Amino acid sequence: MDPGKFLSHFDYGKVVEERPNGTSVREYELIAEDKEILVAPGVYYPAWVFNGTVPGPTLRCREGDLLRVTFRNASKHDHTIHFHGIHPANMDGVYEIVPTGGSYTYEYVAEPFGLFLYHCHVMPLRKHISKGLYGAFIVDPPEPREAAREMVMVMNGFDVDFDGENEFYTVNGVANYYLQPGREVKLKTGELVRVYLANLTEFDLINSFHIHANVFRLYRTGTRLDQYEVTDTVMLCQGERSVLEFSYKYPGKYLFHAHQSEFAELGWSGIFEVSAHG
Ligand SMILES: [Cu+2]
Repeated sequence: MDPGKFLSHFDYGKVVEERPNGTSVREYELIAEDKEILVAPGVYYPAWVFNGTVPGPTLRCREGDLLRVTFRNASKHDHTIHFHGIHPANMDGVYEIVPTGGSYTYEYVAEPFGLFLYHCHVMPLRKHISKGLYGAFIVDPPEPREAAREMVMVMNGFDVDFDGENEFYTVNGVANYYLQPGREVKLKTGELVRVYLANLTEFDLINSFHIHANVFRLYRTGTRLDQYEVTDTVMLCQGERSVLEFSYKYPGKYLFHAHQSEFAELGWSGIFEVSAHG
């Protein structure tokens, strides 16, 4: 897992057809596997992963695109992919359980635009989610949002001693990654930044994002283009998402972290390192 690359990597799938109405047919492949992953210095976790990482890849498309997501189950356990958003019942990834060695293709038109999720929906759900089978799913509006420096932040936790509580909290899979020298998130003053923020933390009801020395415009779930409020902290329930926009006025190093102090100290902290533009 390289949270540095993951931050701004969006999987647009393979465009196999451009349709007359301006939308595309996109094909994606997600493979579930059992894999040990590094979640904090020296700490490995026996995860269940989509395409090798926790979180899985950030899938991205535009409203109205026809998606064809082929899921292959190379894990020793049954799994599915449940997408959030509008789609037919048999594309909902609940009852069509995919056994070891099996596959299933989810095909539907992506709507509405906004920030969604995908995750396994096999019971017991909290086990299949806490083991790592989830990712963010961005459906762009027909008219793109304003150009910005875009990044995804998936908040999660890891129960490394299997006691039903998280010992580590992260954004994008590795505790305190963006806090380490050389791994800060580099920004420029005046640059518009857009964060796609999703909460996939299991066991704890809520998680949160707090920005230092700044405020952000909040677009809840990203399903509307008018801002909901201007704030410096947002709290998200399990599975909830928001789109955040901000820019830094002054150069310097600024913390961002969960505003639950416990989570911040157990790995959910990072630094925006802002340099003067021009
Ligand atoms: Cu599963």
